[in-house]
Amino acid sequence: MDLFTYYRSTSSYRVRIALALKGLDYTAIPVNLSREGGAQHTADYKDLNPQGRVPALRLDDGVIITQSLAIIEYLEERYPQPALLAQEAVMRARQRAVSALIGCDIQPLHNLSVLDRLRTLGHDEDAVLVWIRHWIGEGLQAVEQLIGDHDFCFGASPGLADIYLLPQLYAAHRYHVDLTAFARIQRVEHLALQHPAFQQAHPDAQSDKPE
Ligand SMILES: N[C@@H](CCC(=O)N[C@@H](CS)C(=O)NCC(=O)O)C(=O)O
Repeated sequence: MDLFTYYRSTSSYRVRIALALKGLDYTAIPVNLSREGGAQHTADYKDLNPQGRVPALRLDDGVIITQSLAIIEYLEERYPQPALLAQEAVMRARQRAVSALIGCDIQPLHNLSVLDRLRTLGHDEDAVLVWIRHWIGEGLQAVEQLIGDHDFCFGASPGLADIYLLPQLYAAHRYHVDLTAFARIQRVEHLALQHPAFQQAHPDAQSDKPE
């Protein structure tokens, strides 16, 4: 499998965690999203993913899957162990709710092209930062209420919600969002950062991270 990825893309980071938790081999193909790079806008990449975003997963038979959730759900169905979703339906719904909160209600609001649109509309960097911090802070405040009191978000082993939370926390640190009020979130982060799969998937461990 080939994963089209960018080291600090939170959506790519989710998929890297899922691949690492399931112990799956893949080749990382970097797509440079930086201002100088802009590789997501090239015709070649848009042939793979018409949306011009990462991640995209290319299977060995050439099939392309886009959208981190679709990729992670595909991996879960194709390689069920270790499971990223709980056995019990309500618990699965809770895992999906936290994941959707992050993936639908936080990350899209600080995605590169959305921020660039704010800049085009005349907002300066201070205003853009206030915007980013507002949405990450408000979203994580809700996540703090929704996750459990022990170990990872919903139990002893990492699952879908942890796969979404850790990349979102990476972005929170990048934009200096204050996390001190979020004790549960900090507990999960501490635990996950010691886990080999999360370490392997971390932006700092990616070959396309600039020196
Ligand atoms: N909903 C998509 C979001 C993908 C996404 O927004 N990717 C960002 C990086 S995290 C991207 O490629 N941005 C490039 C751009 O906006 O030009 C997913 O979960 O895969």
